Amino acid sequence: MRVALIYPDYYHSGCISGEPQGRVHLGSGYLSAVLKREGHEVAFLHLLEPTDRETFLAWLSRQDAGLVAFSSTSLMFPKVRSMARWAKEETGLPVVVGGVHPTLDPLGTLEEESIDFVCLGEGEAALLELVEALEGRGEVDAIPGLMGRWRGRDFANPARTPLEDLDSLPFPDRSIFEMERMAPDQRERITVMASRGCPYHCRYCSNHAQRNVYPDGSRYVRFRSVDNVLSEIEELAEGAEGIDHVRFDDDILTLRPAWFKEFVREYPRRVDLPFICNSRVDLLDEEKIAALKEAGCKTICMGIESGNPWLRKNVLGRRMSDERILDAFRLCRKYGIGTVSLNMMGFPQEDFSMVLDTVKLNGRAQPGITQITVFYPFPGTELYRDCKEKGLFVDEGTDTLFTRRSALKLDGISEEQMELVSEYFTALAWLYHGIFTLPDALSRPLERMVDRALASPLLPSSWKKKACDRLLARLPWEWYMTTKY
Ligand code: B12
Ligand code: SF4
Repeated sequence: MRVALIYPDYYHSGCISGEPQGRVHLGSGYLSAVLKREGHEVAFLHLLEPTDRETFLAWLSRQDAGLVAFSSTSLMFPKVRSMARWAKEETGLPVVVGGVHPTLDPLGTLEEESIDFVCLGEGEAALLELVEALEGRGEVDAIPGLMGRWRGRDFANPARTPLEDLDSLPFPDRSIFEMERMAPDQRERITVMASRGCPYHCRYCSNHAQRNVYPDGSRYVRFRSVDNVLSEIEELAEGAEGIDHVRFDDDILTLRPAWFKEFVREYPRRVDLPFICNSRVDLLDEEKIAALKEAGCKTICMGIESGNPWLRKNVLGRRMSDERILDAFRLCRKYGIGTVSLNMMGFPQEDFSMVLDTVKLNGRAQPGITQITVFYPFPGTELYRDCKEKGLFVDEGTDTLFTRRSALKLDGISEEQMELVSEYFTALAWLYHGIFTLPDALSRPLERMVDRALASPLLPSSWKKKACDRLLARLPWEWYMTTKY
């Protein structure tokens, strides 16, 4: 069978960095590889900008597909819903949706009547079995991990146990990605994942919710063998032009000590490219950072998320001290590893002074790149439940992430404050950094003065922006975009 696999990979509000959008999505790559290995065909629509009904249906009608399959995160779902409707109305083909969103909100996804099936969790086996059952080899409504409607009846099968041996999967199919149409950094990198899952319980992150979907959540976190990962990179690096680094998309590459030890030993023996990875500050000590540097790590992305210790612990569920955070960034600097800090604002119970705590902690940590987005509660997470219970939603279901607006009713932060911090986050972090280098007697009153000026509703927003523009113009180059990620 030929499967039309669709992945909407753009944001309403433009790209994170203003570059063309579109990135390698390994989830689609794995699904395609497994289907092709079993002799099926895949027509991949990697949407890098909005489409309309006519264009979408013209593409679909050319594919001669037997199944329309969408991959969806929560922010993508409104786009997927529209396309699913168009596909159903026009072709009547069966429609399946997989990915994080249907995994966490299967019933909400199935409320859209044009969607016949949703896949819970990992989709390689379920999608293959669905294709085969639609061809008459198997029962659609008996497929583990699939829910939906079949021959007029609703059915719901629990998620299947996560695949234990990730090495048994083929390498992701990269032939489906048109690199020349995608974000420029994609042409310079090899994107890989060595693991699946994360054992932590940050209350805003979908990992705890995804883990709970599986019958045995204890098997949720898995690593491929180091040899399998490096073989994939070697295969991709051989003869490739213009590639200058490897990007590990894993949630935490440094999670498992024994795996990590083997990885940092073998990587430089087999791969001659620097790499970028994600980690947690509390999983990085001096020994690990030194080993990462030695292995070729050039950048580490780490979540600070909030600079307010109370909010971080009680609302976000992240048990790590300011000192631990600062230490990780300091050690990366010491060993010459670039850093990216990931931050959010607009949490329930957060006020503007807490937002400023995030700015200040970034000022102290001095990351190579700072990123801040407005918090969006994803279905299935504990923070989503909190927001629902407290009636905080005003704008559920929209792509608010890079628009600097919030989906929530926030009493402690105004829209103007959110916009100011989003726009000038790095410049403000640099300002506080400068203040903190002064002697205490000067630094304390100056800090309070800046806090008050930024928070004051009496000072017009245009003045604050003008002052921040001046700051931005003086920002030393090493405070922005000196790190690639
Ligand atoms: C790489 C990545 C990105 C890249 C995007 C690359 C791209 N082209 O999409 C970048 C950096 C741009 C990015 C941005 C963001 N991301 Co992101 N990202 C990821 C990451 C790390 C890897 C994705 C991946 O390839 N996974 C590996 C594959 C194997 O898993 P998978 O994609 O889920 O696919 C499997 C199953 O879901 C299922 N499946 C998927 N599709 C389909 C389709 C069918 C038909 C079937 C049957 C099955 C199926 O089968 C697949 C194979 O097993 C994930 C975390 C993660 N570990 O997955 C977060 C993740 C997807 N991102 C997330 C978030 C929150 C964001 C941001 C909002 C972050 C921010 N604050 O800026 C933005 C906006 C994204 C958006 N528009 O939705 C969340 C999404 C939560 C949610 N409920 O939607 C995740 C899950 C992280 C997390 N733990 O919370 N991200
Ligand atoms: S450590 Fe990162 S990936 Fe893991 S649960 Fe927390 S936010 Fe999610």
